[in-house]
Amino acid sequence: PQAVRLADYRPPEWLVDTVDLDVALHPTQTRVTARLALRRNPEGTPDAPVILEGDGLTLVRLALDGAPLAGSSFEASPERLALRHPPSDAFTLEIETLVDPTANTQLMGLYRTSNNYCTQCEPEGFRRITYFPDRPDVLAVYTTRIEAELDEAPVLLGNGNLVSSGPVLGASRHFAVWHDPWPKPSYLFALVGGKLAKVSDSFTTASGRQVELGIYVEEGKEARAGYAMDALKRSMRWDEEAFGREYDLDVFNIVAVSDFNMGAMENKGLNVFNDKYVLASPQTATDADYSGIEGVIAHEYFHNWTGNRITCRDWFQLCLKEGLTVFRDQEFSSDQRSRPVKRISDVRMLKAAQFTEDSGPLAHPVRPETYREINNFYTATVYEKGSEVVRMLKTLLGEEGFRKGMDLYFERHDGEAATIEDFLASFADATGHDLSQFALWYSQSGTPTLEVKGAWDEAAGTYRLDVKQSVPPTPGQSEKKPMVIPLALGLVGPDGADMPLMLGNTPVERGVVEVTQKEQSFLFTGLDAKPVPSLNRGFSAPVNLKSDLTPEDRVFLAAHDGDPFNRFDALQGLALGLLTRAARGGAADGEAALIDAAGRLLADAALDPAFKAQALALPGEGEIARELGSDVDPDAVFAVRKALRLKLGAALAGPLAETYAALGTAAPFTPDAASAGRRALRNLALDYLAVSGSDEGVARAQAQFAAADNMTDRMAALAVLAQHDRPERAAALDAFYARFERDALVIDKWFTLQAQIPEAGTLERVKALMLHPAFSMGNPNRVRALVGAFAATNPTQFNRADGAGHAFLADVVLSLDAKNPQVASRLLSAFKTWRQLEPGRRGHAEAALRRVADTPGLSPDVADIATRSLG
Ligand code: B3K
Ligand code: ZN
Repeated sequence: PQAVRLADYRPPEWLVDTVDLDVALHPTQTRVTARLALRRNPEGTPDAPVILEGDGLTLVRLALDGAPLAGSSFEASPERLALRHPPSDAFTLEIETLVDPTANTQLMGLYRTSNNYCTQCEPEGFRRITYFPDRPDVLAVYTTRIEAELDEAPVLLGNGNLVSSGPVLGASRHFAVWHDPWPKPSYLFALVGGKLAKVSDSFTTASGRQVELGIYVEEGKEARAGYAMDALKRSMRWDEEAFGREYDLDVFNIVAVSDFNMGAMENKGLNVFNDKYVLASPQTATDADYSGIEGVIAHEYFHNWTGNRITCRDWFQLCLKEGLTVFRDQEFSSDQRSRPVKRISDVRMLKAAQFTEDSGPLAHPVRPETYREINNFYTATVYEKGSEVVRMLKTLLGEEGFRKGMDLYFERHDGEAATIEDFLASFADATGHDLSQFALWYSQSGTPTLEVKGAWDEAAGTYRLDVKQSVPPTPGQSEKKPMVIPLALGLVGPDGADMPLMLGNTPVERGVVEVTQKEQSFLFTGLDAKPVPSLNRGFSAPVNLKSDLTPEDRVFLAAHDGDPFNRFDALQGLALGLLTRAARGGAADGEAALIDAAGRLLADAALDPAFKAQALALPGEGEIARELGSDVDPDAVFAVRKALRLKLGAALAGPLAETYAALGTAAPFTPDAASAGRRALRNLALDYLAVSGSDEGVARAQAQFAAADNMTDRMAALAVLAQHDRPERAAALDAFYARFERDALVIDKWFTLQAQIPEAGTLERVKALMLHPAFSMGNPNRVRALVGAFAATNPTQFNRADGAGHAFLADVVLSLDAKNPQVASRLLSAFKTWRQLEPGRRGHAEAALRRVADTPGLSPDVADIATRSLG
């Protein structure tokens, strides 16, 4: 397909004021009648034809202002409906199409899942239901009448409020009419029909509006929706308190489905969710699942204001809703849980997914300027870096300035389709800040590097920081301009307390200096001793920080930094330094210091267990590989990391065993953050104590596996057992399967764990599991759990030296592409780091990518990823 360019944006020629849909559900022949009230856009071209998008549609009938249209007055194909000579002004177009939801394996548009009907329209799925100007800047008021067999689909749901429902006379059918008063783009349309159980609750908004809440799940799963409902009510309250945003309809419904391409979808008043992000019970969900549910429920709910009430002008502006909404859900979780621990886990994710993306062939700006397939831009860069940009804005403007800017944004653009320029202008106008240089965060791709050197002047009592920034070249962008980098910092004195932070005679506001030039110096004054700088506190800017901190400085910061993030980061930096030196074949010096620092952290009774668990987990193989940058041998990376884990496990065996014993509890499972943190630390201890594969370590894991009363502890024990090629592993895997075989979401964990085993037999195991009755290529969760986990989280086996892992992924992508291109292209993006591999593996990766790229008949999704990966 042709590349679409931001620079080519033109307003729509025709607007749609209202959409009246009549959908008669049928497994293979669903009849859709759409009545569109069309009107010329006063800002459009005079005499412009009406051109509506379609995707695989069959047109049955067309009428203009009630009169059937003759074949000569329009052109229809599955991809488009054009009226070359439409009336000069407003008119109504009635379009009847037939769609086959059963044949829809792409899961885009109207499809079936577990015999229910549901839709997914973002970004371009509405055109698979009816012909429409399917772009986010066409906002219309929708009324949807849904009709179905009563036995087949007793539940009928649409956007907005229920207007009427009842039997259809003289038949076994019934109907429901839903009306959504808020104008919205077509991508927010949704309907659901099926046999579903409802969990009900209600919420009273700050201004007293009563909202009926419903979560619809498969019958029998009602008890597992309680946590999601609780998270929803907390999200609704939080948005009122933190952003002054109230819900705006009489009902809010969530439907959990088992076949879904991504996590969830924020359709107005009718969110559709991957059931993985709704269903939880202590026996089936881990702490990570609980926090994932809380975060995704919040995220989709927050879209009601950031995405729905204010939407995007075009898909280039995707980060306008996604980056901002991720920021909002991260803030929500920080307020509900531990802020430092949330920040640490978000940054870990950012580095693993986004920094990696930003340093490879798929790098793109937070707001891309061109795309061939928009589905490939729901990326870590748009989401996670997009959130970091909003966070930086808040850091620069302060709490109050940020809130003023957000308020102005809502005030100005409610009901509109907006741009990043609109967003930034709201902050600039509300606070008087010039954000023109800051805007580069949206247009320049690549992770900036910030080099920082310190100089202490004993006589003057000053400390100078010399800062140099650079942004590496990325696809399509060879030259970069300096960015605005909010650098939060502190100067830590010998006693471990922060010293005054003064530039000349001025205290540094909120502890943040603004780096805006290529090279810049900051002279801090009034110091009575040499400080250790604590830089980029709270990870205030998403940059690669290269400082001249010595290992001793890091040990000091790990023990004393007043910023918990940097306490964590000091230890990580120490570990990363020695791991990369060792992976390059150098001496792993500094181990003693690391072990010492880790031991002290573990012993510090004042620290939150969740924080300790994060700080004591070594940087992942992916992070080590990224730090190495080129000629990576994943086996060597694995080996040095394992060696360090062994040393830590052995050196700290005593305190780890005490920690394990002390954190054991007979209290029943609760998913709160404090309890989860204790489990996280205890399970980290379990893992370190078993790294060596000692009988004692394995027996401890086996005992925990057998006795666990919750999935977190059971799964953690199984993960430990899975690392060791001993008979206990097979026994535990079989027992786990037998216990949970009827629970697909739990069996996904069983698939994933096996796909992650860092042993030579894993590829064969994965291939065999693809033939297992519980596996299905048609279900995205299964494919991601097995093949996705293998490619994305098992670096040694995916990147096998003989190329078999790469060839396998290419085969799966090619066989899946015809069925579900979005899931296929997502899998293929596991090759995003192929260029950093050593030459042999790099050759295999390139060959696999070429084989995919050269296959005729690829979907645009897979073709785009293959081409850009090779580019
Ligand atoms: N907006 C949806 C993502 C749609 C992805 C389409 N390929 C979920 C979310 O970000 O909230
Ligand atoms: Zn979103």
